[in-house]
Amino acid sequence: QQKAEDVIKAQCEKAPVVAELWHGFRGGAPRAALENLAVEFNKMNAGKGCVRPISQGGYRDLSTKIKAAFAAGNLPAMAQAFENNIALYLEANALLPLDGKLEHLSDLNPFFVNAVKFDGKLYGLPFNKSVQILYFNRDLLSKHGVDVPKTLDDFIAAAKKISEAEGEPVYWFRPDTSTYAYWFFNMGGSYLHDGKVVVNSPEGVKALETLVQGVKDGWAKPITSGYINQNFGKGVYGFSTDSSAGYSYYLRAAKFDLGIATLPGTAAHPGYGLVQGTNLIVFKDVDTKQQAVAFQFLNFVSGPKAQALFAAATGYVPINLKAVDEPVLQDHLMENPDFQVVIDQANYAAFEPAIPEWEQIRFDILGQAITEAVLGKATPKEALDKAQKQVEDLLSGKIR
Ligand code: FGO
Repeated sequence: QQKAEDVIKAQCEKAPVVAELWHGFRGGAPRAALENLAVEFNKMNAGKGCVRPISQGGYRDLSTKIKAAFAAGNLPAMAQAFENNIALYLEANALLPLDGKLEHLSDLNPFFVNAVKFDGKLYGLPFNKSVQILYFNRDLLSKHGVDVPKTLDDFIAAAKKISEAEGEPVYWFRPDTSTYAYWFFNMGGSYLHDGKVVVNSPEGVKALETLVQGVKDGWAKPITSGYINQNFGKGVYGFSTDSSAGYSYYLRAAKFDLGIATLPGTAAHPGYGLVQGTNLIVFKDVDTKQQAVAFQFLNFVSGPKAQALFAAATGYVPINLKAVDEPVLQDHLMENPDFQVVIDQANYAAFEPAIPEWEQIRFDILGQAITEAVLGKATPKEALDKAQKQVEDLLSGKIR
């Protein structure tokens, strides 16, 4: 069987119009599922135009390359973008509004659609949107007679109990802004206070202290290199709070019975998970023929069938609310009832701020502070106070 990438190359060589789609998938199921959608679209659209997905590395490489393309004038027709990336690209007036162009709009999950509206206009198609979920080692929980935790307190107690018995920490986490967001949101934190970005709120300090204390108390293990699924086998894994888009990777890497559940929250409802993954955007400054192909592609990938296939293959949330009625997703749910968790968790999810500077803040400022505190180089309060100062300097234009 030919590689999807080669099939696409051949399809595009014959096409009168080629619309590039720059993305941040390095490989695995997400990239394969995207390429499969492009192959299908290009077949349907043969003789008219084709879409060529091009991997730009990871998500941050992607936004770096897009910013460079603004200057170089070689933008693709389409790209993936986080909500904050959209806010940044809008400062350069680089995006085409999608209002009136999306035929499935009324079937799309409004929670994700609202997040790509800026000044009342729609600038993205939610495409590969994920939510954090609880991953766990079912074998290990059974061994210790521990139930899947429902509340934050249950969660910490379960992690402590199993870690003590095993003699090593079983809650694995990447000391980054994504993991931190889970604890922060569920301790009542929010980043925006009267329009001001606040990263050193009492809830923020408490969330970071919980992780730091978890490491000291021996129930939480920072994973400082690679994804959690890439570290399986290096110690006893019990739990993680991670993107649903990791599901295919986790399943493939786990040598144990992998379970997923909605996040621990309160007795009344699941915890809130961070929304990640991206939207598809269309650039303004490209050939209108390419833009026309791009709009057709957006309509193809947001249809119920395409969303059902994409979600089942990856663990991304089906964005089209009718996807669950599709036979592919029905069959997938019969074979793997756990997938319902992803759909349920999408009702308990929260975004980071969609401000142009957020990507820089989440990685270079807040992410740094979280790593420093977890590695014991600063106390949580010191690290977050320093981060707050950096955020203020950045937003007031003192640093870039
Ligand atoms: C990733 C990143 C952002 C922003 C969040 C932002 C930029 C986070 C987090 C930093 O599509 P998601 O849910 O999941 C990714 C998907 C495709 O690569 O699969 C996940 N994956 C991949 C390989 C693997 O072995 N295991 C695995 O789980 C992968 O995480 O996006 C989540 C991870 C991060 O990239 O380190 O979104 N993120 N907000 N990135 N640039 N800007 O504002």
